[in-house]
Amino acid sequence: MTIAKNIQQQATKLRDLLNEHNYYYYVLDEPRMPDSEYDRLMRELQALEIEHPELITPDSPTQRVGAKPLSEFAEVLHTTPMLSLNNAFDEKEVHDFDKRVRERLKLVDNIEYAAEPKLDGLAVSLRYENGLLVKAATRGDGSRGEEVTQNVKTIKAIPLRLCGDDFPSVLEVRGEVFMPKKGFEKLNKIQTAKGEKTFANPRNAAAGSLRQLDSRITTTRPLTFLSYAIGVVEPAISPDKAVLEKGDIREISRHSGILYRLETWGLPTSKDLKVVNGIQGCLDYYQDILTRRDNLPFEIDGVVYKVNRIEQQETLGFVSRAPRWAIAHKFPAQEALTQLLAINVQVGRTGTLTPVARLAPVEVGGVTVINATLHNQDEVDRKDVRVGDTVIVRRAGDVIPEVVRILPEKRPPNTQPFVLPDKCPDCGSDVIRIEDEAALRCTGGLLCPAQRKQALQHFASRLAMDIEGLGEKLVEQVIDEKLVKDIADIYTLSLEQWAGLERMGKKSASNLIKALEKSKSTTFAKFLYALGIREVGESTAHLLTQHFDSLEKLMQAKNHELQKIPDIGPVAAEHIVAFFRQSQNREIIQRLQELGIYWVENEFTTAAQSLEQSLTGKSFVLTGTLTRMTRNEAKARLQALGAKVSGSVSKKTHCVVAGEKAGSKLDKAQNLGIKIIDEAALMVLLEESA
Ligand code: D41
Repeated sequence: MTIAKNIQQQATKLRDLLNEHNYYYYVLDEPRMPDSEYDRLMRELQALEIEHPELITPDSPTQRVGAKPLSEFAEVLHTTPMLSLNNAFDEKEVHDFDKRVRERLKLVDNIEYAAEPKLDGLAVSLRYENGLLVKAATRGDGSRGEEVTQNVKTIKAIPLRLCGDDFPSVLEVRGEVFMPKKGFEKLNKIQTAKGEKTFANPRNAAAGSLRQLDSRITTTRPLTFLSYAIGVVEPAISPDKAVLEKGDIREISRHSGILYRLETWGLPTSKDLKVVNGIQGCLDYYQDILTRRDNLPFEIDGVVYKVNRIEQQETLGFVSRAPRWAIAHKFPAQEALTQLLAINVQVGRTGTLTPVARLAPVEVGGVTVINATLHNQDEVDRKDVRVGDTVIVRRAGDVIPEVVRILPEKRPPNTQPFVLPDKCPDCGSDVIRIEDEAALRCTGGLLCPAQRKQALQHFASRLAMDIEGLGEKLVEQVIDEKLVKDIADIYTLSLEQWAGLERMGKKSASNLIKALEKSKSTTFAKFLYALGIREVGESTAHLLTQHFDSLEKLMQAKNHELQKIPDIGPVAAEHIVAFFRQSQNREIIQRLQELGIYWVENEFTTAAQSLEQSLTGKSFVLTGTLTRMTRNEAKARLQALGAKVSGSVSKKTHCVVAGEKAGSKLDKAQNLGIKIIDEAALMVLLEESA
């Protein structure tokens, strides 16, 4: 063999390997190689290609960035137009859609629909010729778009060459380019650090990133892609030999079958696509996605229902550039315009000063909002928010509403920039800024009534000591009247003292005493959480109780011992050590125990028991084949119980579910000492947690 041939083979091998791992990562969502190894192979290929430029092929992963900046975008005519979607804003409009569909098809039976999330990015068309990505264009007005081939090539989720050997010689794939939430947040941080303009939302960030004349900028932006339709296809796609049974949703005569085929060629499709029965199936899907919306890694603004059978789609056709066979069911708006009436300063449990916007009441996504957080001084400055401004407020799920931006053109004359005070508005103590933190903090500690109130409220809350009836108003009174100085004092008040408070009678006072008594029997984890140690939320408290079988041992733990626990970083470790070092805190703990608070120590020793508690915030990884349910189903059920389900194992993973033939993820979990359960244990866990 000649040397040249040898080198060529080596380049081909590297390219294939890199493309293959790209597929595992982006299409299957199952990385099988560490990033560092991928980068190493990439550098090896780059080195080869620099030495032998004649070996470079257009589908080489090195060619994702390479072209010179453009002076303008070329226009692209879409041979088959990119249709738009009609919208439905409520259930009635969805029912009307279904009725129209059934009338036109002369069907009384339920229609088979494919339901998928509606991604909030921008639509593009990708043209593959003989398996090679040759052109990419934005949707534009549906007939003409802009050519963005170079930019699209920088998106690693988009294959430069299709896999397999049964793809049509011409294939146009339509889908959405978008930016996941995490990437968006990261990008805005980088923009801020560079003093550049931040993006208002992931959609704008995706559009701004794709429409760059210089693809070297696009390549730094965390864009990704999912396919949802096809355009021109020549010759027609032939049925998959592997899918023989009629009625299989992977059959090519169905929308779901087309997406399945795209996936076999290496194109990413939505993991949340579901084939449902009738319009009720669609509405159930809508509710399911709505509850999972905040846990999805990307923003969506609704769901899309499509008549699944292509034959029926063809009968239905389209009107004025929108198919009759599809509809977008939009979620309620998450943003609204209103007036900023005042800015108040709130002191949090740990003394953080938070500027809070008081707003003219406005409905956002079905809820009336009157307050919104402004986060901190940096954010106030960055957004230049002033009293009197017209602002856009945003409410996403359970998250506290926030002011996204102001409308400068609506600003009245004589407004003043807002500055946080340098003394605590509650106790007058000095306010300091901790290095590397955006937050300002009151130095009053538990001398500050605001901090005391919140500490007590947290102590009494449901997931902590669960003291029923001890609400905000009572907490305020006992602190303001100086009946209670620290959390332990709450157990020392007499029936008369309670009954003497505003809006309290003998009856409620006696109920409260009973609730206090009841709360004394608790668990180690709840007690730890109730103490309000910074960085120790519910799940961290659980973790700690799994590693320390008594409070005494935890109180003596050294920083480095704590950091050995997965998920506990240096910051949390330092807060824990500092908390138990303070004699004040140790005294309070001792008094609480003397007042009768107890728990059975070391009760969560087995894996199943400790996991049973609550899955909220716990991160799971599924690997291998499950036999009793699909992976998607397992994922959905875990998520419904509050767990996060991730594609790769890291130090942060709480538990790996290993099905049959589990591979590298299982090895990694074993190396990291992460809890591993099998499918049977997962079933038990799901049933017991539900
Ligand atoms: O996720 C989306 N944004 C999405 C957009 C989707 N899941 N499906 C879509 N399907 C279509 C048809 C039915 C016309 C093929 C779409 C869009 N269109 C679309 N996006 C922008 C304009 C139209």
